[in-house]
Amino acid sequence: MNTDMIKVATIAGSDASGGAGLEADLKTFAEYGLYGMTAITVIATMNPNNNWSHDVFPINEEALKAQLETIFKGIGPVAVKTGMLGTEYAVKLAGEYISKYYVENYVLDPVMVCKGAGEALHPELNTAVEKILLPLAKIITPNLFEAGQLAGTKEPTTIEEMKEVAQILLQKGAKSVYMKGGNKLSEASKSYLAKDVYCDNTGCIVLEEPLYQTNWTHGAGCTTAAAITAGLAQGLSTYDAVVLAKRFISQSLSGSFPLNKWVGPGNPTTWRKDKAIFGK
Ligand code: PXL
Repeated sequence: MNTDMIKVATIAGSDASGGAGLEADLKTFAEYGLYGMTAITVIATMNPNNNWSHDVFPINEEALKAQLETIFKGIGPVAVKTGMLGTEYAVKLAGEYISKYYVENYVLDPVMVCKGAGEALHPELNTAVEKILLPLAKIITPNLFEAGQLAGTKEPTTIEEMKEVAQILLQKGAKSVYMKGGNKLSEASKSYLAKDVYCDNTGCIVLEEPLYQTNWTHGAGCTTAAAITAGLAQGLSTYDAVVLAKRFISQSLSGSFPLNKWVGPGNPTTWRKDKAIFGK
């Protein structure tokens, strides 16, 4: 009997296309050798008859609560990630369970947009996320748009602006911030590097990996936050978990592929080759 299996959970949306959301989280947890559990907050679907436009169907409060009881009371994860929450009751319930069960390794991915969807999905939820979830998190992992929304600033466009916005998020009570510039920063394409910024109360560090010229990056944000959650569950420091997650997502994007003309995910299994070479 293996009693050493590390158990982790994601409170997130299901992405019917399989590349983002809890599907990305579970694949990532498995690559790290962990056991993943899920509380589904919403089901996201994409319409092939209407240019892959997104629809979001919330899971009702009772069903969400029952899933959280299963996971937290019934089993007990050592690390938890939240992704797309979709409703105010999901934000409140997530906060309730993370506090009640003293989850220290909590990663807040403040999902506000899906790739391809130009506008925030639920702007009214941002205040609840900031008030209830941000103070509980060991790390928050916004993209540039989400960082600007949470900080109440314009969207950062340079590394310097990313650091400034991260400082505001630290002042708002975040313990650490991993802001993903990735392929969105204009200086990324010039330098051929996907650049992110990690900040905590000791300062900021820029993380870089090669920039892959691909549109198929669906689920990259979810995968990154899930990889950080997995690293924390394995006992890594927040910074070490971030460094390993950056390597993991870079490997995943190096193997990305299209699902159809609209969307394509990374391939989280790609890093097995890397592990085989470096014996990590
Ligand atoms: O990538 C953001 C995201 C998160 N969660 C779910 C999604 C998406 C984007 O499609 O569907 C469930």
